[in-house]
Amino acid sequence: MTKEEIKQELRRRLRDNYALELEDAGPVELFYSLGELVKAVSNEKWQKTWKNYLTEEQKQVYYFSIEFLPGKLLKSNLLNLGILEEVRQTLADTGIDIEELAAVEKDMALGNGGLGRLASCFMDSIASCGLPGNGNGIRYDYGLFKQRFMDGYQVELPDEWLKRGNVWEIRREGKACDVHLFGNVYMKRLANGKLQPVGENQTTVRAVPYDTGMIGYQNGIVNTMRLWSVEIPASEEAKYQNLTQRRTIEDLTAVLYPDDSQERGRLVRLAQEYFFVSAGIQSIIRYYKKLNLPWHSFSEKIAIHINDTHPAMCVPELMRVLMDENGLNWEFAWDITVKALSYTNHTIMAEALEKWPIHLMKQVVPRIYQIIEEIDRRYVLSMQGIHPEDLIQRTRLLQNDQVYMAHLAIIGSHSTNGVAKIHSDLLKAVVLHDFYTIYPERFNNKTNGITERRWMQLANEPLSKVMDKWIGTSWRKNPKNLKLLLNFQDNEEVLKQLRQAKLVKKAELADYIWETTGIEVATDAIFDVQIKRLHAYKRQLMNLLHILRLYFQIKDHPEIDLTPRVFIFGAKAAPSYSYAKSIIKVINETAHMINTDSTLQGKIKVIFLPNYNVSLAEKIIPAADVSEQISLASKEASGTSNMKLMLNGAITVATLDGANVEIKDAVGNENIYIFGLTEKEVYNYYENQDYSSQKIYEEDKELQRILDAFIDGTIPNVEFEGREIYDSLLKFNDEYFLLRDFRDYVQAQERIDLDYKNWALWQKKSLANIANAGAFSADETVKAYAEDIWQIEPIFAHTEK
Ligand code: 26V
Repeated sequence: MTKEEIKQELRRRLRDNYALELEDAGPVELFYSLGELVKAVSNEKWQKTWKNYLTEEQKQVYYFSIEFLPGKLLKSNLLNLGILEEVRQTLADTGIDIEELAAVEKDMALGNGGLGRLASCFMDSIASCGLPGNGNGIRYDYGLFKQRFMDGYQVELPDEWLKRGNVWEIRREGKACDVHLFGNVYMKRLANGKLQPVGENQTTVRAVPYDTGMIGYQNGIVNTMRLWSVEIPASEEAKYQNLTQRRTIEDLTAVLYPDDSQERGRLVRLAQEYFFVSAGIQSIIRYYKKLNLPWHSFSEKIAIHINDTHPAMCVPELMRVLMDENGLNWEFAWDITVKALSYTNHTIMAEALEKWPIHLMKQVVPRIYQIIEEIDRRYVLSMQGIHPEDLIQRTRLLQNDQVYMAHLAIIGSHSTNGVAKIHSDLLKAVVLHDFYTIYPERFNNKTNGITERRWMQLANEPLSKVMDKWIGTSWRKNPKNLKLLLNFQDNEEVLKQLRQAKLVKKAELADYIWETTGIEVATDAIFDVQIKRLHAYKRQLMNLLHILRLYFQIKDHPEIDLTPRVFIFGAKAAPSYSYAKSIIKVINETAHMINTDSTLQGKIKVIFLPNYNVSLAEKIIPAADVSEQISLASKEASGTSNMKLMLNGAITVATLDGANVEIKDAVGNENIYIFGLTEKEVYNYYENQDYSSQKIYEEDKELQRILDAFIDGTIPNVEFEGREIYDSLLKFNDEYFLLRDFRDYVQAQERIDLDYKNWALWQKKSLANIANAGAFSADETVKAYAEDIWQIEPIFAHTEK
């Protein structure tokens, strides 16, 4: 599209929809008109893409995820359509800043953190690699809660993202289907002697899909992300005459559960899981029937991916549809199911592994529970005589009156993968070791990845321009070419320009910090960033212990030569996770204490930015100098902010956990600050049970002073929270070994302080990080899934530009 055409189209839409001239339109009208224009451009490609998949009978993958976290889509869509610059220019010609109208869009925040954001990076990469893939999830009316701080406490507010409507989605009523919940199921014998399940007293709800185009990067491909919303079916209207009754149905897709342990046992969450699984499977079956192929070809045309265990009911639901609705026998249906399905595990945290009480399953999804019982029965039977009885009992689906969802996903699929090398190895060796002995061939690793289109091209234009200038633009299409930057490691001009690009983004973030918190930060300070969900195992608290150490150092020696540092946090705590909320409170109180103490001469500042989300990440990441990846070794499955920060030239201070291990291998020891216990040492402590935080405390005077600060009034207003944290570290023996890793962490931080003083040395490390980040492109990750697990191939696509 030319600039003139863009302008004309925009004018027409503003007139038709708002009775406005371009010159008189505000950011809101401009955003919605531009959004519609973008949708019109991409719809043409979308239609061609799906028609093409259909006529070519391309094998497609369906990525089932209870969370998707795309953030804002306007600029990403413009970039991928190849018209971002034209649109920016056109608007600029009329005196409009594209950033101003892009800010109107609400973040689509239908996810909690890493898992949902990964699903969205994958959607971008699948389309950009020309792979036939679809997302399947839930269209929550309210996404993840909005976070505010009041007196340093986290307060949660509803996320009303749909208030002004969503330009990107298309409601497809014609593709709606019914989902049955609750009631009873009994088996009726038919005339031919076969048993047929019959439901009674069931609740039938309507699942209505809203489709969003997932636009590939300048390749003409547009895939589909389908999100389901619940409605009362027309035939059932009479049953729901009062509002309260209607609410119980409508509540089904009302809110995203913020991940915490409380959701277990929540009936609505279980109903959500079945709702999007059933609707998704039905829509796949409808598509497959259009192809007019025999059932035994199913897995040659369809791959279904289970993103964590939340969609694990894909196993019994596909069985149900094949048997109950299409007359296949158990063995045939089972063969199809296992071949079509695959599963990714995203955590080794025992508390996070999903289990559902049997009584709840019987109540909410009675037919699914029957099938689960039968899978369990047949599994046990098939393993007897092959494997020892205790192993069979440990791996079966039903134990302790619960359904183990990971067991269901592993037994009912042909592939189980972890999300980083160390994580996949731990699954095999420890967490899922029993299953590994039974199905060794099913286990594999797929290290996570990120889309550098959003996390570099869009989020960091100054850096992108430096890249273009020195290594050309090929990295934009092929992120692996970032490697070319290594040729300029000793080129002072390049190092200077990289530094300048970082400075621009730091200044922008400093402005944002000033606007939102009223605190001034210096851009020549180290911007030290920890951004992720707040969780004890991620050890934000250890970061705080280090900050307190610096605080006391400056207090004792005001003349000390420290490189000024701004510690930046972004983190939401699950509303019911009170320990995590206490940590937020204590960080906020410490921040206030430090930021208002002029005797510190601004040497350190602590900024906790509220409401961390995708858009805020896009502001923080390009401005970061130091990336905090300090989880207790073995606990963080992969992490993905580590990759985004590295891509933007931040240098990582890290434990050997998750993808940090692979980042270290990619950049080399000299370009990362590794510290702390290894995963083996952590497991040794578990085995020998000889860890004593008390002992470390007693032998370390400085640590005593730091910990005492939580309870002796040094940190103000934390009487309750300070004590809770103090006790967790001493009385309850420091579950995540903060005290054990503290000294080593401090040393790593001292090296950072020193190295940063030598800007050329630092910038060289930074360059090595940028150059090696291509290894963590989600494009590479999804290509590996496509080849090893899904067996799907890229469609021939003409390159547009
Ligand atoms: C959830 C919970 C909830 C209950 C309390 C403990 C706990 C611990 C962890 C989780 C996370 C569950 C799944 C998840 O989001 N995993 C994340 O997936 C990312 C993408 O693969 C990965 O980068 C993160 O390391 C991993 O934590």
